[in-house]
Amino acid sequence: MTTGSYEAAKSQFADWGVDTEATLAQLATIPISVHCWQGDDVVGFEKQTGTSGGGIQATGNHPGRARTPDELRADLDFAYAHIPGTHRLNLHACYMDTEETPDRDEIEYHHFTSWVDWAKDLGIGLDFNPTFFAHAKADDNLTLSHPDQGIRDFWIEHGRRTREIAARMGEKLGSAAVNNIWVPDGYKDIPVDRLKERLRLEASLDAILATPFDKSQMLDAVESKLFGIGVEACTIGSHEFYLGYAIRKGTVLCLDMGHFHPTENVADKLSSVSLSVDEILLHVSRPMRWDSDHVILLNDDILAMAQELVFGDLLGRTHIGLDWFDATISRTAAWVIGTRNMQKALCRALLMPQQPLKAAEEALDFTTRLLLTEELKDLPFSAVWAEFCRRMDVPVGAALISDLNAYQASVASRG
Ligand code: RNT
Ligand code: ZN
Repeated sequence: MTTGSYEAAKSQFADWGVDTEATLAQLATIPISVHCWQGDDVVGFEKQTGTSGGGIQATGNHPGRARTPDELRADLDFAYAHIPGTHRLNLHACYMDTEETPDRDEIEYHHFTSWVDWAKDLGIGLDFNPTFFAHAKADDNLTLSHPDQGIRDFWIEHGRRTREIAARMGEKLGSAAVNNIWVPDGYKDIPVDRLKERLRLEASLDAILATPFDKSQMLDAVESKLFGIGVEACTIGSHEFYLGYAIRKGTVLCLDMGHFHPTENVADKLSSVSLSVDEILLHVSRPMRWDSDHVILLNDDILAMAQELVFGDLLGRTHIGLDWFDATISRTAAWVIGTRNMQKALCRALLMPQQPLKAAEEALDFTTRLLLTEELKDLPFSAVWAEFCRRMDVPVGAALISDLNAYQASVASRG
């Protein structure tokens, strides 16, 4: 039984020519790839390594960090049960689940089968990432572009293996796994031969990507960055580097919202890059002064991102992934709040009457365009979102808060 407020909202949107039932149906088909690393502060489950490094850092010491794959899966089960719809898990290679101690160049599919079994039971897809940080061979903040051939070869082998593992995950789950390459490579201070480094990164990527895979099983993505802590002067894998690389090699291009200058509008990039690459991967995030990876809010940046995806008809070729890690609040709440915000932004974008907005713009009637964008902010989006949650059997408001608090209390005693 629908609620009165939903029925009222439905008719209000209908007045604008918007079908809320179509919105609800479409929203249910948009998977978000939830990042495993929010659950444990990007530590992972290798037996021999320590902190993340590579210029990325989770800050905070809130109780409840998942210490084992079972704890992380339990936390994810809880999070998914509070996020409407069916989603995906974005797994990093350092989250292997095994009693063995393979080095990064020795990882195999069987080190990840528990994740695949779990995903199959839940009915979700997996995405994957090689882990080029938190390792002795990455301590110089150079991996695929390292001057030492032996170090490059080590990381090339790691990258190759992740593609094989991702392809098997995709095959087993019947849904292509996006395997996203991000390397921390860069310099704290000003280099004198940027080209040499970039040539080495390109050659290493070519070696990793040499074997073709069926796109129904695995998709290669590459992720650029502007700078990281300790890598202030130069990032080898810059935006221009990877934009060109993705176009020339036909890979997916990953745009992380924290990987640009703080005043750049990352949403504005979607339409442009969509002309040159077939598919886009997003790392939706919230940088604050730097790539700080705060939990995303339902703010203008996220709304703009969702609106570009919807108005530009890009949902069919964009993989929506998330990338933040806040250790100062409940980690499960951080997943639930942020993922729901991405969905809320998509819900709002889908509910926007595109026709009158686009018509005003085409007619150069910028007054009407502005009037519309501002008047439309008063539409009852929240009633449609609440209806979506009701149909998907997940709580909103006070019930959501009480579930999140109860779960956090249940994990707070973890050491
Ligand atoms: C780092 C990149 C990268 C990582 C994850 C853990 O700046 O954003 O995507 O956050 O691989
Ligand atoms: Zn990222």
